[in-house]
Amino acid sequence: SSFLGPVDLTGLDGLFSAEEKQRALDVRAFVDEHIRPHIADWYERAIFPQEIIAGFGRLGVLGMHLDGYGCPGRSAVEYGLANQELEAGDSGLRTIVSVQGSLAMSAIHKHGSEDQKNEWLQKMASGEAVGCFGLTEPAAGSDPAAMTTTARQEPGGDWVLGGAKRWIGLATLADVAVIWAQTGEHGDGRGVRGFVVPTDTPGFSAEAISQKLSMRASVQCEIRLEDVRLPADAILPADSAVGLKGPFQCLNEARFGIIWGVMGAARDAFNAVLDYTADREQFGAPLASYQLTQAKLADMAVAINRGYLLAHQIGRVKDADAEAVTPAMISAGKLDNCRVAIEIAREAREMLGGNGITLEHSPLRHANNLESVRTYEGTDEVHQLTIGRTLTGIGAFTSRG
Ligand code: TGC
Repeated sequence: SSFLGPVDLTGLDGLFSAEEKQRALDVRAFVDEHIRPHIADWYERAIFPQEIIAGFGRLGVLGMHLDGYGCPGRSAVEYGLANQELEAGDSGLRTIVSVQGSLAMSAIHKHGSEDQKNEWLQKMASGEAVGCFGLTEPAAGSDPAAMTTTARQEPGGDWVLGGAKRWIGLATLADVAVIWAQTGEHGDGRGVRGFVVPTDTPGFSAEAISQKLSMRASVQCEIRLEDVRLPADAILPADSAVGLKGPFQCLNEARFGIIWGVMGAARDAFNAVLDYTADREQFGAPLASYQLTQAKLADMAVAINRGYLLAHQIGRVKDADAEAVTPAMISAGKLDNCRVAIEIAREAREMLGGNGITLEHSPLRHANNLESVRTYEGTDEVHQLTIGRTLTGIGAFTSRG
């Protein structure tokens, strides 16, 4: 039998080593013990269980695929498998791991100074310190080059940051924020630089966004930066972080995790409906005995297998040579696996009938969460246009080309 359960029609189990599968099963055991029994209640009451961050630290999934500085140093495939197990629990809790590890920690790991790495990474890997990543703004979502947050350097060397960020996971709980701002160095997106901002710096404030219909068990926030004064060495100094390619390299890591994560949500929705249709009788027979049910189950299972194969392919390429992972490759995985996962979660809800609208069953919760996952880290359109630019050589993001 496959570690992925009945959905594994194509020998997916054989693609992974015993060690990789064991790590995934360790994460699943954590999800079964610490997330599944509580998630409906957290989701209903919009509670983010803050103590889970330390649990994730002990589990070794924070900055899981980063090396050195107290980070676990696991492979991309192991990181991907961990994401799909976490997201089988809840996308909102998987996103915490992405924000901390793929965004905040990876920004410091890729672009930070030795001092910044030594100060933050070990504490963040253990969950002792929490990080967030401020790129998106109220008026700059798909187009981060339009950001208006500024960083001005004073003659003495200090930086002064001003502006606002929105949709920032973990910001109200964070000890440190990686904030991207226009320095005006080159004009357009090339003047964007990153700053490591301790959140107790005067002028930094964050407020959680309320009334969400998605990701209710996690926290996304608005950040305000009012004359936030930082020392000269708060900037991420690496050449790799000059311009928007700095944050975009971090988004690649988060998007990679999402390619895997959403297949976990899809698998969980599929399992829920497979069990339900076996038990639920209508017109004198289990729903599973009807051809229309089986046709839907078959299409869902085939789509999930395709999604895992795509995630696995990109994961193996990344482990063989991280440089070989192109933006178009990441976009192909993020685009397709998100839209497949949300279709499966919605179909599963429909197959549960009226019972599918409560939190007793996972599919509608997954579908609602996936509304966010499909939109953040690049909408369908951003990924289609990234692939379109690769295929044609013509950028079509704006009407100006
Ligand atoms: P463009 O001219 O394409 O690129 C600017 C520079 O960046 C380089 N680059 C990349 N580098 C690495 N990986 C990628 N995927 C890259 N894409 C582009 C590019 O080579 C160039 O480098 P250089 O050396 O020439 O300066 O930039 P553009 O402004 O035309 O952007 C195009 C577009 C639409 C693809 C990009 O803006 C985009 O991906 N938009 C979507 C933004 C997005 O995903 N936002 C989500 C942010 S996550 C967040 O803030 C909070 S959500 C998580 C949470 O906290 O809960």
